Amino acid sequence: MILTGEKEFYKGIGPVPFEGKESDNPLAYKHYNPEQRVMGKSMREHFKFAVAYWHSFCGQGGDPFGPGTQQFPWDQSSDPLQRARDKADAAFELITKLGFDYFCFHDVDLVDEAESLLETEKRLHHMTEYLAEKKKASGVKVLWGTANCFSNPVYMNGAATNPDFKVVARAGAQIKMALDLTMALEGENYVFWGGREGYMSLLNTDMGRELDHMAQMLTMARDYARAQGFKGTFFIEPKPMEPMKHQYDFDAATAIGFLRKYGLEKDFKLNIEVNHATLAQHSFEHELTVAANEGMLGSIDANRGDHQNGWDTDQFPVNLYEVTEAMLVFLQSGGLQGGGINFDAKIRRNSTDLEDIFHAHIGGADTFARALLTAEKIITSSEYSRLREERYASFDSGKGKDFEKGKLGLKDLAKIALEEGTPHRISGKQERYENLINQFL
Ligand code: XLS
Ligand code: NI
Ligand code: NI
Repeated sequence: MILTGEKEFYKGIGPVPFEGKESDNPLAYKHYNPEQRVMGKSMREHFKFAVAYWHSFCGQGGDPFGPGTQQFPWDQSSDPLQRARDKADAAFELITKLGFDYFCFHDVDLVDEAESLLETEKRLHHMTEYLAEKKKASGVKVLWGTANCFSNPVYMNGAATNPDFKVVARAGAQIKMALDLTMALEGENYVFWGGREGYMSLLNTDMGRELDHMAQMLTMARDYARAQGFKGTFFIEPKPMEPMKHQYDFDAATAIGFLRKYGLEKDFKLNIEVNHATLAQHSFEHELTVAANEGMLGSIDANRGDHQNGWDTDQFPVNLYEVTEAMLVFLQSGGLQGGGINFDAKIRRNSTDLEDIFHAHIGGADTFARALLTAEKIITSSEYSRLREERYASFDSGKGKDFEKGKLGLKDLAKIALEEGTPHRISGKQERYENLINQFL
């Protein structure tokens, strides 16, 4: 059901229909057919697509060289609460017209931050009631909430990892507030992205102590939320750098090691973002695989980077080859644990029409849908799975199996190697695998 507020913001745009790949209607899905079943689940259930509040309704296209270019009609009132309500109206209108079921937010995306934390909390309280009603009327849900502990200048030296305890306490207060807000809106998960949890210079930084503090904060947040009855999953969103020179949740492997060290691995999983993976010199599918191997593939922030430059450009996903490789991991690991696909992406600075945000999300959803269908075909009707299994067949019986079972020692290996002589070369067949994606697209 489409939910418009008093004013309709995206005038002239109705609900986005699925019209199939022959359609040339730019405001229709060509591949994302929510009810279509793929390997036992509908696309809607596989993806749980979410709109990111910050990019779609707050960010106005500003960059380090100039102010925002996008003028939002919901941003007109001089009263911050009225502005926030208009913004919420726009958000529910966009989400329901797209036919999505979810959104994600930071606390201060919902309403402008006030001078004091207390005043911000009052404003958020007001917005919680407003949003709860809109949720009820539309059926739209919260995939995850989070606290923005990186924009306010008070966090310039970090939040939970700040060397000043007063700032750490302030971050704790803000995280508590964001947790309360997420729970009040029945959020299914809660995210920690360590925006400024890292360092600009190691010369002035006690890294070990800061990491202990970060773990302490996560432990306190978990204990608080669980005591309030929160059943959802906490996600760490790894990113190697930006805004800090180095961020502690560098990549999936680093975050998993950290969670295990501090005994947080039962409550926390990972939220993998495409452009963060590439910033860490990994591929998206690499990060997904690392998380999936540990049973920690919780959620995805969908976007893409730019091959010519090295920052978090947060563009909408369009790369079918990249996303198909990701969907192979996704399907083979049984999908996401609790999370969904959040479009953590923004339209370009010179995309200034209100309808551009529709084109962006339609393109993103279609890219994931087409990639999912391609991955399904590769898995179910190509030689892909058999080829991969055969590559490891030498461990399925005999001495190879004994090795896997831990029945051999290094001396045994040496004896086997001497008996067997120099192994034959077995081709890795990379090009044959690579061609499968094009074949099934
Ligand atoms: C920034 C992050 C951020 C998180 C939420 O790079 O992607 O948007 O997803 O704080
Ligand atoms: Ni993100
Ligand atoms: Ni990001």
